Amino acid sequence: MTERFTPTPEDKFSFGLWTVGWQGRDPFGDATRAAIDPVDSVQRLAELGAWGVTFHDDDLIPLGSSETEREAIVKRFRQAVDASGLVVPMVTTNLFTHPVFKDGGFTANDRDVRRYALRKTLRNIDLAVELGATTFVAWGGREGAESGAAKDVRLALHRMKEAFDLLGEYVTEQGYDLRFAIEPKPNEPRGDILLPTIGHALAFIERLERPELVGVNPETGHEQMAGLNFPHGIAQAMWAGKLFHIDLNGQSGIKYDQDLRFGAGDLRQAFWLVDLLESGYEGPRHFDFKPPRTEDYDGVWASAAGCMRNYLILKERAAAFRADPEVRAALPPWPGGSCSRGGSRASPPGR
Ligand code: XLS
Ligand code: MN
Ligand code: MN
Repeated sequence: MTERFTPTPEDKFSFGLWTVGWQGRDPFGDATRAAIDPVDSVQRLAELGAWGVTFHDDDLIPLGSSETEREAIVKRFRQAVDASGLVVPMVTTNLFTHPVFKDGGFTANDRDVRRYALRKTLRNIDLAVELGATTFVAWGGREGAESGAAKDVRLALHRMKEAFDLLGEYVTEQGYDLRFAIEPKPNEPRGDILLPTIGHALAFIERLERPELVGVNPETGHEQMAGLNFPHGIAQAMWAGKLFHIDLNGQSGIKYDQDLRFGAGDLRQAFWLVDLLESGYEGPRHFDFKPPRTEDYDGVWASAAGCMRNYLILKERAAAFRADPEVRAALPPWPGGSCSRGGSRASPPGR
């Protein structure tokens, strides 16, 4: 690896435990790799030059753990994180794996499930804050349906609003420095998922009691699954001041959620995305990818390193593009000044 593409913590690269820890299970095949101890992942990610590590509650603490087990797991993880120099910028809740969530969490038709989903999330918020996270991601993977009559969408959105209003009230009452980031996805694992795109999520957020606490966590591949231009969606989220977090990966067009390493799939969109992010987004560059199930452990770490390397290569290319005299002469200067091109709430041309 050449030195100029070697990541450092200043690059703010982060990875979910579930990414490098993915065992290769898919709807048609069993695991191809054994589980990785989260503490090993923390150490390896730090060695590779990452800055942060993120997780779903269940990635770290197996569901059904006793109080004592939970405390021991969290303590050991915390020690590993501190020793590695990594930070925990974001935490999220698993409201999709356990069969109880087969019809969703916040929008499940069963009231007991909705209450349990909220309880699980509130508990995880406490843990997130304890570990220093300032962003809490909410991907509603099971909030959807396969058949037309299975879910009353207006009622489901009402319930989703109630959930986010309650969560917002909770963090406000507790005085937590924590904001929520909704992650849109059009489908998979449900036939249709609620809040399928960045635009749907942005419109939903404006209806909440505390919209200032809620933004989006768009994922590259998810918008591309809907055939949308990802950099355009990200630009709108930035323009609205709502890009609280981002999941970077790769996707080849409209198909299942591939979660390829960043830069794979649509390289052009990846270039314009990096160009855009470098113009005004200061949050984590979080990779939500899956090392191919054909890879062994060396391949897991090589593909994680590949995500960061590809980002850095594109960052260099984007800077070269912007510095090119012909490009500078051809493009009008951004009206908000050099540092706010694409930044949050930058004024549109002509104002
Ligand atoms: C799945 C999502 C998921 C979220 C976190 O498609 O990308 O991994 O990022 O729950
Ligand atoms: Mn994905
Ligand atoms: Mn994601």
